[in-house]
Order: sequence, then C-alpha cells, then structure tokens
Amino acid sequence: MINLTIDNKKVQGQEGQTVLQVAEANGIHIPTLCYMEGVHENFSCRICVVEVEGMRNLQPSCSVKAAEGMVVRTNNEKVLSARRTIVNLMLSNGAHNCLSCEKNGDCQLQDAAYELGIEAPKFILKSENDPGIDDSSPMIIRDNRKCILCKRCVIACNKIVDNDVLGLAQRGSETVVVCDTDKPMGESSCVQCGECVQRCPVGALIEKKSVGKARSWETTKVRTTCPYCGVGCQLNLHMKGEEIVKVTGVEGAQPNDGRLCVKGRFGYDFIYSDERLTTPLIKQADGTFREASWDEALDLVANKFKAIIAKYGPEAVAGVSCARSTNENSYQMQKLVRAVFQSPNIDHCARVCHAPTVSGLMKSFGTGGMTNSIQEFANTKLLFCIGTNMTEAHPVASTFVKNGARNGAKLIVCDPRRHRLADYADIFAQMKVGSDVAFLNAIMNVLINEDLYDKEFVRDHCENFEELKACVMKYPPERGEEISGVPKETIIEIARMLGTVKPAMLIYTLGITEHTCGTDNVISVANLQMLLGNIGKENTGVNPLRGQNNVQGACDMGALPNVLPGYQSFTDPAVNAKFAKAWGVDSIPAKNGLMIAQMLDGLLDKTIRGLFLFGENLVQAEPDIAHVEKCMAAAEFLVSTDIFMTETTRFAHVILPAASWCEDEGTYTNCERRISRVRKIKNAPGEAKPDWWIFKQIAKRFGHEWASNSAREIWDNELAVLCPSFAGVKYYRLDGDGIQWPCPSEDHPGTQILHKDGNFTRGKGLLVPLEWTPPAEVPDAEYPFVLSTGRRLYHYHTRTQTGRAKGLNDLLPEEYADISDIDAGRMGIADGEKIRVWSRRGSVEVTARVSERIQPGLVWMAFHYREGNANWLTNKAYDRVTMTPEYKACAVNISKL
Ligand SMILES: Nc1nc2c(c(=O)[nH]1)N[C@H]1C(S)=C(S)[C@@H](COP(=O)(O)OP(=O)(O)OC[C@H]3O[C@@H](n4cnc5c(=O)[nH]c(N)nc54)[C@H](O)[C@@H]3O)O[C@H]1N2
Ligand SMILES: Nc1nc2c(c(=O)[nH]1)N[C@H]1C(S)=C(S)[C@@H](COP(=O)(O)OP(=O)(O)OC[C@H]3O[C@@H](n4cnc5c(=O)[nH]c(N)nc54)[C@H](O)[C@@H]3O)O[C@H]1N2
Ligand code: SF4
Ligand code: SF4
Ligand code: SF4
Ligand SMILES: [Mo]
Repeated sequence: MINLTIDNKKVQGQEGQTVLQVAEANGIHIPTLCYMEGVHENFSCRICVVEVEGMRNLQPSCSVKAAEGMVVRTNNEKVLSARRTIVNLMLSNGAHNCLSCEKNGDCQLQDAAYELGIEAPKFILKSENDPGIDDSSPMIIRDNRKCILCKRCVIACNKIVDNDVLGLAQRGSETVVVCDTDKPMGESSCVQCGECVQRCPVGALIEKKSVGKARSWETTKVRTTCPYCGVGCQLNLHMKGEEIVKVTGVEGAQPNDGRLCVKGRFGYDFIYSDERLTTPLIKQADGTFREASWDEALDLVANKFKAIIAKYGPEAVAGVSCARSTNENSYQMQKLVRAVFQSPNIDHCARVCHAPTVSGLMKSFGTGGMTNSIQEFANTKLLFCIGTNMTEAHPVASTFVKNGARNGAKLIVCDPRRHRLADYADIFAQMKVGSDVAFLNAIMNVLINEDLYDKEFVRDHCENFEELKACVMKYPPERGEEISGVPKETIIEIARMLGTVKPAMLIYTLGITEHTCGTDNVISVANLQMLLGNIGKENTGVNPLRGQNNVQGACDMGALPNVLPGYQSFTDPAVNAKFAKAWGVDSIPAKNGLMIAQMLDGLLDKTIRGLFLFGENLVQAEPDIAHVEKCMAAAEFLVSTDIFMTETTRFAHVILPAASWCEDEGTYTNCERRISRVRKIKNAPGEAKPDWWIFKQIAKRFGHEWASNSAREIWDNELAVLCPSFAGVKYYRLDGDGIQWPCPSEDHPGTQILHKDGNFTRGKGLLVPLEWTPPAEVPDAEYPFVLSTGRRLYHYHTRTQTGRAKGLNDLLPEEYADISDIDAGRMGIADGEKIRVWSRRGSVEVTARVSERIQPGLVWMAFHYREGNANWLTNKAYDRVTMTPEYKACAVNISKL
C-alpha cells in the first residue's frame, strides 16, 4: 500500500497502480478518452492530465505511476485549461454536430466538453483532406471525421479480439485509422465482430442497423444470453419499447468480458420477422395448411398420440428436443415423452454433435462436461486445438485462445485445413481427415518412449496404463505419419512440446466427434491429457466447445435416450421412483430409447408412428437429405413446434407456433456448464406460446396436471429439487454471471474446474487403449475426394435465424465448396466458378472457393443453404457407440460445370 494525496484527499493505492487507477478506485473522477483497463498501452488523448507536485509539466495520469507521498491535483485551473485546449482541438478538427450524431448522449468527448464548459470549439482547423465516411461494411459505419485518434479501436481489434485488421496510417498529412492496407472496411479482412464499435468513445464507429434509433436516453438495457453458439456470451440488449435497437457485450462478465461475434451482435432481427409462425396450423387433405385454434390443434395432437399409443404401444412414439431453446423447455419435453407418453424415445441434436463427448468423457472421467473454463484460455502455457473451427464456430472463445498465444502460450493446431487460427500457431499439423486416433497414439508413443509423460499423475490418479502403453507402442511416429500425413518430425516436436510445457489446455470440437470413431477420438484426447497430468488443475483439461447455445443444457435436462435430468439413471429403482413420484406416474420407462437416426428409420419401417419434433430442422441437418425426406414423408403423424416454417415443418401434420429467444424467461447452459438467464423483452407474435406451455397443455389432455407455471417455477421447484448437481442453483442466484454446475447447495459457488486434484468423478481416470479405424467411406477411383463439412462464420445452421438477420446474407449469400489450389489448377477450376460435387447419395452445384488452406484431395462444404447443402452428399454412417453421423468424412467427386 502507498499513501498519496489527490485533491487534498488522503488516499491509498497499490504499488504499480497509475494515478488514474488510484483516483478511480477512490471515487475521484478524471476524464479520459483513450484508456481501456487491461489493454492500455500509452496515452494518446492526453485529457487525463493532472498536476503532480514537484513535476514541471502536467502528467498523463493513465501513465504516471502512483508513488508514496505524491501530491496530485486533478482539477485546478492549469489542468482544466490544458484539457479545454485538447478537447477544443479535437472538436474543431473533426466534423462534430451532436444534434444529429448517433452517439449524442453516450459520447465521452461530448461528456468531456460538457464537463469543461466548452460550448463551441475555439479553433477552426479545417482539415485539407476530408477523411469521409466509409459505409462499405454491411454492419458498421466508420465516420473518420469524428475520429479523435484515441486508438481504442486499434487496440480493441489487435489486442482484445486479436483480429489484426485496424491500424494507424499516414494519409496525406494526417494520421488515420485504416483497415488492412487502407481498404474500405467492407473489402477488408474485418469479421464484423464490432469490438471496435463497442470501444469507440465517440461517434466515429457505429452500428449501421442502429442509425436513427439508438440514442442512449431513449433506450433501456436488458442483460441476456446469446441465442447462437455454446460460448454463451452475455449481451446487453438496448431496447426501445419492444424493439432491440442495438446489442453490446457485457464488459467484465463471464464468459465473454464484453466481446461478441457478428451473430451475437447483429443477428437479432429474426424475432421480428413477418415470417414468424403466429398461429397453429393443421395440414389439410390437399397438403396445404390451414390456421387452427390452440384447442383444436392440441386436441388433435393429443388424440393422435393417444390413439397411436393405444394401438401400437408407447414405443411407437418418439420426441426430439431442442438445443436452441431453454433448459426448462427441454425438461418439459422429456417429461412429456417419458411420463405422459411413457416412451423411452427422447433425443435431440447432441446426437449429431457432441454425443461422443458425453459418452467418451463419461467413460474416461465419469462426467461428460468440459473440465475447465473459457477464462483460462488466456492464462495457460500451451493450447492444443484439434478439429476445431474456432474462429468461425466459437469466435469469442477463439479470441481468448489468441490472447493466450499473444501472452506467450504455445499454440498447436491440428486440422485438415489451415484455418485462420492456424495463422497464430507455433506448430500446425495438417492432418488427414479421420486419422486422429493414429495421430494421437503416435504422440503418446513418443511421450512414453521419451519418458515425457507425468508418471506421478498416472500412478496416483489413472488406471490401465499398461494396456494403453501396449497399444500406443504399435503406433511409432512413422506409422502416425503414414496414416495422418503429418511428418513424423512434427509428431515428435508436438510430443516434446506437450511433454515440457505445462499447464496445457486441450480444446476440440466436431473434427473429433463426427466420425464413425467419434467416441474413440474423444477418449483418445482424454488419454493424452491424463498421460500429461493436465486434468483437475487450473488452465488444463479436456475442453470440448459445445455447439448450440443450450446443447449442454438439453443434455443436462435428460433430453437423451439413456439418462434422466442431471444424468441420473432410470434403471436405479430409487431414482426412477423419485422422478415417477414428482411427475405423478407409477414409473418411468427404464430402458434406453431410440436415437434420432433410429427414429427416422423407424418412420419408414413403421416402428415409429408418431414423432414430436421440438425445434429441430432435421431435413437440412441430418446426413443424406434425400433419405431423410423419404422418412419424413412416410411419417404417420408428425408434429413440429418451431418459430418459422422450415424444410422440416413442410412434412408435419400439425405445426405449433413457439415463442422464441427474448419472448420468454428461462436459462441456457453454455459449454463450460454455466447456467445463465435469458430474459423476456417482448411478447411472442400472434398466438405463439412458450414451448413449456405447449407441452403442459398436451400433458393436460392426457390427464396430467403439471403444477409449474413459468420457467422459474420449473427450475426452482422441479429441477433444483430433483437433480443433486443443480440443487444449489436457484433463479435468485442467476442474475449476474450465472453458476457452473455441479452446484450441490445454495451456499456453493459453482464449479469452474472438474476432477479437482485428480479426484475423478469415477474415482481414477480410465486410460483406454484404442486402435485406429478408417472412415466408413474412403476415396476410390470413382469418388477420389474426401468431403468434410462444417460451418461458416456468418450463418448458423439452417439459417432460420441468421437468414432473417439484416446484413448476414450479404456477408455469405450462398453455399461454397472449398477446394485446394493444387486440385483446382489440375482441373482448370478458377475461384468463383461453379462446380458439381456428387457422392453416392446425391449431387449439388456450388461455387468453388479455391484456397491454399485446403489440402489436396479435400473438399470442404457447409450446410447453411438448401441449395448446395453438403447434406445432399453426406453419408449416414455412424459413430459405433452414439450413432453420431460421420459428417466429417465421405467420398465425393467434383467436376467443372
Ligand atoms: N457460425 C456458426 N457457428 C456455430 C454453428 C454454426 O452453424 N455457425 N454451429 C454451432 C454448433 S451446433 C456446433 S456443434 C459448433 C461446431 O464447431 P466446430 O466443430 O468447430 O465447427 P465445424 O465447422 O464443424 O469444424 C470442424 C473442424 O474440424 C475439422 N476437421 C474435419 N475433419 C477432421 C478430422 O478428421 N480430424 C480433425 N482433427 N479435424 C477435422 C474441420 O476442418 C473444421 O475445422 O459450432 C457452433 N457454432
Ligand atoms: N453436413 C453437416 N451437417 C450437420 C453438421 C455438420 O457438421 N455437417 N452438424 C450437425 C450439428 S453439430 C448440429 S447441432 C445440427 C443442427 O441441426 P438443427 O438443430 O436441426 O439445426 P438448426 O438450424 O439449429 O435448427 C433449429 C430449429 O429450431 C428452431 N428454433 C429456434 N429457436 C426455437 C425455439 O425457441 N423454439 C422452437 N420450438 N424452435 C426454435 C429453428 O427455427 C430451427 O428450425 O446439424 C448437424 N448437421
Ligand atoms: S462524436 Fe460525440 S462530440 Fe462528436 S458529434 Fe458525436 S456526440 Fe458530438
Ligand atoms: S469489427 Fe472486429 S475485426 Fe472488424 S475492425 Fe472492428 S474489431 Fe477489427
Ligand atoms: S461467440 Fe457464440 S455466444 Fe458469443 S456472440 Fe458469437 S454466437 Fe453468440
Ligand atoms: Mo452442434
């Protein structure tokens, strides 16, 4: 502690703090335009100047360190006059007209001018060359005439989100902020994350969509959780009545500390779309839909399901839950299927995604969740990222990985594509699709042979080491190279880095799970981290980034065919009785239910006669669209609740209109097991209703009276009571950063790190020997290319939401096929030309994107649009344990059109 005097007040500060920090901490206001906590480099605005006794010139308080006995004056005439001069200069150097400025009322320059009593700028230094307005970007307007060169945006882009787009350049006689090498923003490498906009203290960077709408005094802020990916970013919705006029990230909040990606910041307008479903719809004999009342539609659904169950038994019906929607809704859905229909057949899209994570990590560790947390990415010493398209699929998580790398952590990236994160890597291993087990075995081979593994951890906390060792001994680096295509020198280099740099975090996503060997792949990465002792400690762990906003939650809620809420077992008589009692029935079906692919096939062979789809667009998202459509068309009775008409609802007999994100209260659970609130800011359109209400009304028609009448009651009175891991989670505790489960009691803070100190949920960690197996379909003479599929930054899945958000379609207007420059050269295909891609299942015409980032022999596509959707081609081959489709590998051919 040091003692100093600021404005005649005796204050204390800490060694190393600046005068600005000490003043702030003691409630003494010093204006600043450039300062940003945590990333501040150097003063540029200079309005934070103060007088320090004994120093001749005024000092920038953001840079001068507080010292024992220092006497500081922050607001005497000398200081104020200097500030006036600076602010005057800033105002008169730019084109400032607060009356018509978007930032009016929320501008720190305006605040400073007001504070200093500046009514009109004194000097008029009209700039020779007007830097003008750049509105080339779909999302952001740059008005350089209002730029005060505080550099906040430059630091935000380079040091917070690490996107490296903005910089300072001399243009003419003046310094300006430029994108890349002075390109218009819309043509630059900018990814439209908007971090620079959020950090700009004035009106030089603003959200295009907010123009004319978002002046601060007309809006109120509501905190909620992003409706897109599993990072679970915290948002402030700036509301004007029922309209969201702007979105900003919640600074200081977990997990995103104010950062957002383009979808979270700009992808909100789908909720206002004219195409929202507003009334129940019933299919008529001619195949068209007619509007119906809730009573009519719900009676029809209940009567149909009753009839099917009466005639064919409860197992002839099935339900698919929704990972886009809240925990409370998924809980109600599985309760409807299990308690009311008495069917075991409940599943959801974790099946096609991270089901191998849940089963693999359950086997290795005893808990299927991400072991550590996103905040640790920036602090660890080594990041091992395998099979993850993080900059596009979990963009905000990737910013913390990039921060880590910039802070000196080693970064190893393993992927068939040299994607953007690979540009930040110390080692990039461009592996072949489907080679992970062999590649990881080869790394472990080196670790064991060179004695680089954590012997103590393995001895004390793991079992089965000898069996693992015997297996990986069959995978020397040479064999690893042969199968994975990664040079053996690189495999050895990776192993040595892993063996010597601690702590290390392993991060993976679908490049690992969506394979016939998906569960093996997951167990394999768990083997590696156990061997390295990287479990149960800070900045370590096996970290699967879960996909959907609430897919972690939908699993936690028991919307899976093999577990009840909280991963409790229906075969345990006490557990079964507990749930049966709570749900007012004699018992819960005590057998595993069908998985999505089995349900679809069941529609064809008539073992499934009634299917209840809650918010899933299976037709576009499941492998082999032609097959899925055949199954759907064969359905005897199909119900779909959605917020829009989709390619899937076409096949439904009854469509029920649901309330969407922002139209009901509830919770989502992000990939790090954090339960956060989502809040209602508007009413659902027309007759649309919350999904929990819909399920409750159907249950009622079966004679079940469910007590809970809101998401909060469902959580507090049912989930917290029935599930030990959520026992301490109550709504009143969720207002801030939420709680990470397990949280066994109301005085428990939640759990950032699982398996603390090597105490695995299952006791000891299980090392499992695994042999490599190739994908189900490999290239041959007829289909010589590997097709792997995934996502693009600007769209989310089947685009029901991002396709209706202004600007996002401009950023990605169609589907592409990425091919290597070498293949393209050989086949005479130019970037942007149309090609045909076909497999044994189907054929599409798409635009080719030629790239040196793709390895020869690989075609990489997404599934956002109906036309050119990769799922016309993908193979319905499944992970041997979880039936997760092998979306990441099948064989195709291509030709120039
Ligand atoms: N913009 C956007 N973001 C999203 C989504 C979206 O639709 N759009 N969806 C969300 C959902 S539900 C999910 S599950 C996540 C998915 O997140 P990711 O899994 O990160 O996304 P994918 O694009 O499927 O990328 C998989 C990565 O694995 C690589 N890969 C392919 N085959 C192999 C292999 O055999 N081995 C290895 N090691 N790597 C391989 C691919 O090249 C790619 O980089 O994204 C979430 N975020
Ligand atoms: N080729 C290929 N295919 C893939 C993948 C891949 O990597 N490659 N990945 C797979 C993965 S990981 C996933 S998760 C799936 C995703 O597949 P889906 O989950 O089927 O895709 P979404 O487009 O997210 O569909 C969600 C549906 O829910 C609706 N919805 C949104 N909010 C609500 C709500 O509050 N209530 C209701 N009732 N409905 C709502 C949306 O309008 C939409 O129709 O795709 C899979 N398909
Ligand atoms: S940037 Fe600030 S000072 Fe300039 S016109 Fe806008 S509100 Fe006024
Ligand atoms: S929007 Fe994001 S990527 Fe683009 S310039 Fe701003 S901070 Fe950089
Ligand atoms: S990273 Fe994911 S959660 Fe965060 S803003 Fe983007 S889509 Fe939303
Ligand atoms: Mo997913």
